[in-house]
Amino acid sequence: MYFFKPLQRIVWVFWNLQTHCLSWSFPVGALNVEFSRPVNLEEAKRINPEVREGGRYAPEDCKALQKVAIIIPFRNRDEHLKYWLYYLHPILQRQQLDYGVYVINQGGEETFNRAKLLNIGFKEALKEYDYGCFVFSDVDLIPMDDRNIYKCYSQPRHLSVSMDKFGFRLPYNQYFGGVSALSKEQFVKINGFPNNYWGWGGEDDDIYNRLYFKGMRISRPDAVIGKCRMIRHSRDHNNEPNPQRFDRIARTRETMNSDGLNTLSYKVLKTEKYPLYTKITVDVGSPKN
Ligand SMILES: [Mn+2]
Repeated sequence: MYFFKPLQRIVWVFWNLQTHCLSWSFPVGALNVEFSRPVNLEEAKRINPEVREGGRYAPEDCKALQKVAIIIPFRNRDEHLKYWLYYLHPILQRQQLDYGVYVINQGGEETFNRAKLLNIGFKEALKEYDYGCFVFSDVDLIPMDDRNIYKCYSQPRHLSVSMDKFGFRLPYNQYFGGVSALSKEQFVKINGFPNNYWGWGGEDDDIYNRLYFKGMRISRPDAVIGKCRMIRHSRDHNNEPNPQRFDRIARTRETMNSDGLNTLSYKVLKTEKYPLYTKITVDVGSPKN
């Protein structure tokens, strides 16, 4: 890049001006993430005046490289969501993404179904805007370095590679939980995520298997840039470990074509537009139907 001939250099600069964002706000690197200091939504709103209703943002003076929908599976975690919004909005703006934040809230008292909520988020976000990239994030995970770009790559991206909870390393090589990013094409190629993992655990391994069986490999940031912090919490009510998970993970290859985006059914109960996010409350059904 530094040895470009003059003409090539001019072409390169011109191309950048046309397609990239040139602004004074660049990722800064390591960040302070601290959960002992309480945050509130009013403050988060005040420090993010450029975020539009529903949690939408696009850089003003240029065209962002990617349109990213951030999908957060959710139930009764308002305290964690506050931290997420407070920390993530400034980061995502520095990363110059054209993005929207979608909190997919599971209504009712049925056992939690994380992967199905993510499928629903994919579908609902696409009804609003022409997103090409989907970042699936747990509500309690905050990146500690803003060079960990919340965008899509030529291979599915795992972003939460270095969690404090696991001593800042991967718990195992195939781990794909926490925060991940798939392009629209990558997501469709694997028929989305499984709909039948009720309760805690296993759905992230099923997703990994789907990607693997379709010939894709996981892309990751390094262990420094990939550092992130999880808000400590006790196990949620109605999200007990799923006893069927080991059995299901072993059969992904047979089930992935008949369970996923092509069999997704749900009902939207309510859509709420808040200043920093869109909240979609859904009925995901139950394990019996
Ligand atoms: Mn957690």
